[in-house]
Amino acid sequence: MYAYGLLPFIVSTSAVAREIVFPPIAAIQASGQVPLGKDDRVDIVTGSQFSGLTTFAHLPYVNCLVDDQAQFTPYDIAILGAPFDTGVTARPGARYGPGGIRLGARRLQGWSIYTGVNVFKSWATIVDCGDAPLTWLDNTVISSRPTNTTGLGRTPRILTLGGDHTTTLSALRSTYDKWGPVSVIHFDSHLDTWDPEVLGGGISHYAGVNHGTFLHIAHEEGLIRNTSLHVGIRAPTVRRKGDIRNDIRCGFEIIKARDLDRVGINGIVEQIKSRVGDSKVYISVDIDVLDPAYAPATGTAEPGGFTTRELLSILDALHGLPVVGADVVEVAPIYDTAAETTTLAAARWLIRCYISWWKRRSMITSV
Ligand SMILES: [Mn+2]
Repeated sequence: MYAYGLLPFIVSTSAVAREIVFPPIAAIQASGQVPLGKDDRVDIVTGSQFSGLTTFAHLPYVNCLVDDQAQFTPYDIAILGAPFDTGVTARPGARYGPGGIRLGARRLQGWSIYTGVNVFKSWATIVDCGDAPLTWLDNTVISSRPTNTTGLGRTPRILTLGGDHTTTLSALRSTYDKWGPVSVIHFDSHLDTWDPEVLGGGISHYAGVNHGTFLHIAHEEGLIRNTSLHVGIRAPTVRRKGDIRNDIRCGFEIIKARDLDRVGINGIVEQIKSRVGDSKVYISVDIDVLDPAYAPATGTAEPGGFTTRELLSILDALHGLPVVGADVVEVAPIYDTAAETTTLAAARWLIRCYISWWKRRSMITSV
């Protein structure tokens, strides 16, 4: 009875239904995939954020660590992962940082609404070199392994994806080999100039090489200038006065997190620029410079930090500095939110670095 009663309705529906006409698949041709239209349209086929292997911002992959494969592929800027986290003093997990940051970089394309620059269409050839072959079992091995590539006749800039902050020591050794001592602009909630005798306990050389002592070691090795500075400091010191005295001795000035409330973005930028002067610069961003609300996925989170917008505004304003190397470190994706809060922020910061270099093409190509 029920089926019989429904039948007239089905019949009458069929009678008025229209055929759905699907458009031809315009973007696919026999010769391969091509953009949908002119350059000003979005390429939703080959430009998909989901296709291909996950390199940083879909940059081409070059195995920079094998001369045979790298020598015919010149590049200006290289992304290099440093999957290492045995130098941490709290939560581990930054060895997964490079992969996490690459996932956070899937949608990095286009022109900046603030600067008008599209770094992927600027002068620089940018590639992703994958991750460095590091051991995760010995802190002293990473610190003796150079991360730069030098066999191509010019010196590419390296953007390192950490890894814990110990990895910056090897990067500073590498930049020193090419450019001598650099000023370090160190965005962090912690000083990281702790004496290995204090943070490491003097137990062994191995214990003294960690993510809180690498800037002390860099100073002792003469890798950095005494025109360096920290930005965003707020973590407590271990010693009442000794840590600050040692920090000054290592060549650093301190901009505390709450200084932003007092002097604003412009005030901080002026202080940074006046401190480093004309010297060559290495920018190191420990993602814990951000407040844990904006970057929870890190090893030693400290409340009371910058917002993502504040950090990006400062970095944008640093364009024009002669940056010779940079990194973003201490990203431990396992602690991130499901919304990838931290890895998105880490990926954005790297774009800011490109802009700095883009403004200094003449300086870069002359060395
Ligand atoms: Mn740090």
